[in-house]
Amino acid sequence: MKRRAALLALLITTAAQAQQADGQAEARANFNRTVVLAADDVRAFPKPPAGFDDANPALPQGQVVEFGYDSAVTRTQRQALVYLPPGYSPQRRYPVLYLLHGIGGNQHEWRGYVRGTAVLDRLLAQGQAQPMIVVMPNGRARADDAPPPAERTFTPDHIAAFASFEADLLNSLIPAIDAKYATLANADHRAIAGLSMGGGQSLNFGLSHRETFAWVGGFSSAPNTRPAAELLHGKGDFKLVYLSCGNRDGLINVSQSMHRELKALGVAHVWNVDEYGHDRESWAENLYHFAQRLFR
Ligand code: FER
Repeated sequence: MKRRAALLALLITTAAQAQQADGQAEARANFNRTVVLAADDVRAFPKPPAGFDDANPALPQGQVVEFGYDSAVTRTQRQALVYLPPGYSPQRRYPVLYLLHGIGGNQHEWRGYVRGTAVLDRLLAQGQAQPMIVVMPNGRARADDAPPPAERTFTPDHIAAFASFEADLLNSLIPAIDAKYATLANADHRAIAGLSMGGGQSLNFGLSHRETFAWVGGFSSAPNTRPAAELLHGKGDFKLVYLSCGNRDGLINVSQSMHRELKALGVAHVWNVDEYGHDRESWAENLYHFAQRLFR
């Protein structure tokens, strides 16, 4: 009997440790945090017009192409999606937005789930955004970069792969894009933005690399977001820093902290708090607002 009890105790600790190690419990706790709103946690922009994120086949469509590149981080060929604006011509040169997905997604998430390319097609058709190339990478820089099964999503190695993407992006993807497409290959014409895990990546990589990105956006950024003081070297004269989150999103404390840190450091930024949770509606709407302000 004693031996059985000891075995049971051992099994229980192992299960508890496994739960800790797989990150699920911590992520659940983060999503379930109580939202505490401050007076300035309000909308910066009105809601977009109805249908702003619906595909409209009557309008010119940007062309979305698969782009393969050799990654010096993973030593594999990796895939990204590239949106070329309607009328794209190699005779002209375009600014570039790098648009990053969330923890369960891949390079298709912005186009498919969020309908981000439909948002861009409409903005461009109405002359409300500058023609731009949009690169949608897979931000999970590991040899097997497929989204893991749900119960493996928050494991330390998958989370680490989102940090490893920094070197993949800077040293492999950006040079490959600039070599293949008619880009304006400088910081003033390069933006980075993303949702959730991709929002954290965008803030981490963008705010610490002003020499590469002048335009930075984090939508519903995840707890991978690092403190502003660690990221910014000096005040950072960005063209645009844009933060958004829903006021029903348990992760909003991450964006609130970044907003307050930037304010304390004197870094001008947009802070848009809408009424959503951790939802695609918030991401589509914030892409709509962000894209209109890019490259002006
Ligand atoms: C976490 C909760 C959520 C976390 C990441 C996320 C790194 C990411 C969510 C998403 O990308 O949608 O604790 O830890």
